[in-house]
Amino acid sequence: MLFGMKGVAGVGLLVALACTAGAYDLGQVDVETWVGSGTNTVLWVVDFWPGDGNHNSFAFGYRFAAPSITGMELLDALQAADIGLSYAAPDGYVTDIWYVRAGVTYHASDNWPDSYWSYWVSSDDGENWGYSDWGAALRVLYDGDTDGWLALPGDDYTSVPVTPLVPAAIPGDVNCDGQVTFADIDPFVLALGGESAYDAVFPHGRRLNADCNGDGKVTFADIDPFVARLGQASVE
Ligand SMILES: [Ca+2]
Ligand SMILES: [Ca+2]
Repeated sequence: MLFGMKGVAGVGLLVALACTAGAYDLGQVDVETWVGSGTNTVLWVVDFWPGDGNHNSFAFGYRFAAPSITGMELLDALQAADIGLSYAAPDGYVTDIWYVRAGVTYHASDNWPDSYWSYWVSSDDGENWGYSDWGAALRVLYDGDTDGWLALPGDDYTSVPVTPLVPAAIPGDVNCDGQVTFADIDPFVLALGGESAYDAVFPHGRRLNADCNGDGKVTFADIDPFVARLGQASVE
């Protein structure tokens, strides 16, 4: 049995729910890093925790010269690029994926039936996903295709991989959820502590959103303007 057929009962529903609103282009995807060389490009998205927004999903770009590659060759190429990614696939089925980034280790293991690494495909840069009909060794990617891996609980028939997007520039929205609320207070304090501390907690954040006086830096001088924006937001 090919990996990816375990959740076959939910396939139709999963595909039906795989559509999201609002088109974006590749430039808006928050790509961790590009590796490889060549004029053909594919995107690879890994989502370690369904339902948790963008904070545990990551996108990677791969360039290649061959006409096509398989999903397993893509995994091998990313692992070989020494960018903190690794995976295990005993018997050809992906059971573990790790990503070490900014001192944080992201990891989910296959623990069927509680969870398993589900395999997804996309032809629009990870905006809309379909459950892969093929195992990674037989899936063929061409220029412009996207592969996705999602740690999916066995009873979850609705989640799809979340493709991380570059956050909007909104002064005061330090947790980058699109609005300025009290939930931004702790992230603001974190941002004051420096880029590395902030980046470890918000890998898809925009620390400069803590720059509330518009001088291009995040300093104590942003505290009063930040509080003022919070006050505006709370009465709106
Ligand atoms: Ca916010
Ligand atoms: Ca500032």
